[in-house]
Amino acid sequence: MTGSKTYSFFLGCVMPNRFPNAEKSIRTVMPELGYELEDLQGASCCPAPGVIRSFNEPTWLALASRNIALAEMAGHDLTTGCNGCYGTFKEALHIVHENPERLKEVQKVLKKSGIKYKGEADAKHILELILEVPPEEFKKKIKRPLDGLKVAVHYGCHLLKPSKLRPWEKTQRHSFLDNLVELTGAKSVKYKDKYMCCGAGGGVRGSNAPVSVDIAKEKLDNMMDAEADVLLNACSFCHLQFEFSQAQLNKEMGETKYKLPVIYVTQLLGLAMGLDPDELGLHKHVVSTQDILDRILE
Ligand code: 9S8
Ligand code: 9S8
Ligand code: COM
Repeated sequence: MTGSKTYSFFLGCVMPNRFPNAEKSIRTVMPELGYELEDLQGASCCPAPGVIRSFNEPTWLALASRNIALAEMAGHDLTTGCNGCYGTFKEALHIVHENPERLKEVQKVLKKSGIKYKGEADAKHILELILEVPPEEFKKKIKRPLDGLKVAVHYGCHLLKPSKLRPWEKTQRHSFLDNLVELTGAKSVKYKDKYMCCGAGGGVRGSNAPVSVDIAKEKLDNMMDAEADVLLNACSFCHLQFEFSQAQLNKEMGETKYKLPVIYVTQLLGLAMGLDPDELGLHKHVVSTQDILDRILE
């Protein structure tokens, strides 16, 4: 299915339910970059790679394959804006591609629901699509350069690992997202432990909230030490973690120290492309984005 610019859009659970503003920014920006997103009808949870997979791997594989099969039947590759969903699909595809007997197993299960699965559709993070736009083309779209804005880029775990199943350069120090951010004129700041987890994934936020928020705090402190103006992410669950943890930390500490705006990648790109901040959902954040918007839009 290479060459097609139309993708089946897989939302996952967190984005439509908690952050429809980030979802809106994807829906606004991707067409501007030449991609058509077609909603994946009938999709379920991916299911989450660090949670459901740990409990019951065959069920995880069957459900993941079902979602990929829906895209396959729609005639498109699939795309998602969540690292966790991306991880699930990448890894599920790898398993059925490498093990014909696992593919057969899954086909048998899905057949009961009248679904034919070949394992042919690919799954891409929206970042992969964005990075397929040549930098010089992308630069032409920048109408509102974000000069002077200091951005702390958070990659998240499932975007990068396991690296042998990811398309990025094989390095421990990735820079593709930093480079993308810098095309907008903003500066991606260096900060300590940049490639560290946000603390939410793998069921940690659900099962041990204090540990989870403590990890988020460490990352936030490191970003603030680097004098970042905003935090940028490309994952629904990391987004949730940084939005909610800051509110929680302020409440626990009785102060307002944590107020680093949490911006989803297509929100920042859309701003730089001169799009309407409302269309990018930028007024609907847990941690206020007002100061930063005032600065950028003045
Ligand atoms: S779906 Fe259900 S829980 Fe979630 S957002 Fe992303 S990972 Fe896949
Ligand atoms: S980091 Fe570690 S496991 Fe994950 S991708 Fe999104 S949530 Fe935050
Ligand atoms: C995080 C997904 S993006 S999971 O919690 O590790 O499954």
